[in-house]
Amino acid sequence: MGNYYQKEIECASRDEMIAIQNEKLVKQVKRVYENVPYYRKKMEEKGVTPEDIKSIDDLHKLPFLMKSDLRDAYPYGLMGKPLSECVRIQSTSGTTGRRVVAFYTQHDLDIWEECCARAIVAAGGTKDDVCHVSYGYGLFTGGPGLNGGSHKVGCLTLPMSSGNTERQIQFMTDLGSTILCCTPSYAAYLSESIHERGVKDQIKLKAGIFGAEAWSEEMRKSIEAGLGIKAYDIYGLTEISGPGVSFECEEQSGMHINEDHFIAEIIDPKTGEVLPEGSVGELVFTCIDKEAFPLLRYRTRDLCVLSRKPCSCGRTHVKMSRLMGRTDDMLIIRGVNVFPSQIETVLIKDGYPANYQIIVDRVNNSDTLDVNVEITPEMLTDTTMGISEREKQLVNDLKAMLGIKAAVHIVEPKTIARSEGKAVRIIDKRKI
Ligand code: DLL
Repeated sequence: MGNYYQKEIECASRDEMIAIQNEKLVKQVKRVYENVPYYRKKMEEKGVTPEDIKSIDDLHKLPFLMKSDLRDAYPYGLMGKPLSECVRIQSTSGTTGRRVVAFYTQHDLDIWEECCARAIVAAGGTKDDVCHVSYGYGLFTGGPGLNGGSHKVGCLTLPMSSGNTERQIQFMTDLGSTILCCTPSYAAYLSESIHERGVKDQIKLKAGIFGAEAWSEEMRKSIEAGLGIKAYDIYGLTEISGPGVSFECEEQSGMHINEDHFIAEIIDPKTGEVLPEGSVGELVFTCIDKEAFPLLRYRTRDLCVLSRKPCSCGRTHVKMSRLMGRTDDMLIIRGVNVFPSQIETVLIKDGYPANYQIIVDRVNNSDTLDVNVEITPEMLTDTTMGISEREKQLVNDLKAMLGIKAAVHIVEPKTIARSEGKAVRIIDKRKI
């Protein structure tokens, strides 16, 4: 078993990391220019040659790749290796347009699984752990990624996939799962189901590695309390490999980006200008050693902040904050920018579960915002506050957070559909 706390890399000095990145970037740009005609054309249009890229300081000269490029080049147009050298594809669900298909050589799979192994180790995982993987398996990267990482660490790996909550809990209790990997919304649902069955004391979980969708600090606290664990955020996207592009350590204050494989930049989503450390902007990744799908300057549409403040865990890799939304999930309601994460923060702060739905519509030429949220069984029996009072309180708290008024509807427990993968929380009828 390898040591997947790769101290010399994860704790390298800034100069050492820049040297690694410079060397890999120069080679990667040359490789992509020679092997990916689609990107070569983009470079030519911008008047950039591989010789212009001598170090990471020249990164900004390269053209961006966007989701629309992936669509234009679908399915093979961005490949950096012939199909005969590829061993795997993974894909997104394609809910926002044509699906993304990403290719991997064996080398790419090794990098990806190594990144996931680092994430598991950072969450306290060792070969003595039982790693319960409830992300979906198949085309979605969640299951295969964490499964590979768990193998590398040497954990006993339970490839549960998503769904069948009864069986999940049975295996969890029978086999003594210690690390749970799934979406935060499914973790919340599992926690609720475990409590309902009265089997909390038979659960040996100590940590959870949750990602693939936005979740708030309040939701973290509620999952941690419900399952009696430490909950770690993990981030990634199919285009760049999958989960493990970045992950949280014991400090739980942002995710270390695996900088020896992916260079991160933050740009102004409107102008494309690179922003200084500490600015909120769109995250852009350059893969510096992937072979089959070597995306350079890929615009993720995810909004966050990068920070190089020293971390108490000793890792020196740059940290990205929790995602603040996506450039494309920001709702503009009556001219005001609203992120679903802001709504979740209010709901959970006021004690509601993360079972909610945001419905946006347009009535008489004006946008409407409705928030449906489940009440908890405890709140139902609490006689000190009625439903209409509760709704009023939420309307006020949401107004304070968003700056606009939302209609709030408190609904019975278990009336909003649970998700086993990524939760669907926004219904924007204006687009239908
Ligand atoms: O969701 C990969 C993944 C699997 C990450 C398991 C973490 C755990 P995609 O299906 O391609 O890949 O979706 C990528 O999901 O651009 C973000 O908008 C969102 N996302 C991923 N991780 C997080 C996170 C996987 N920790 C898209 N917090 C990304 C918030 C996340 N959003």
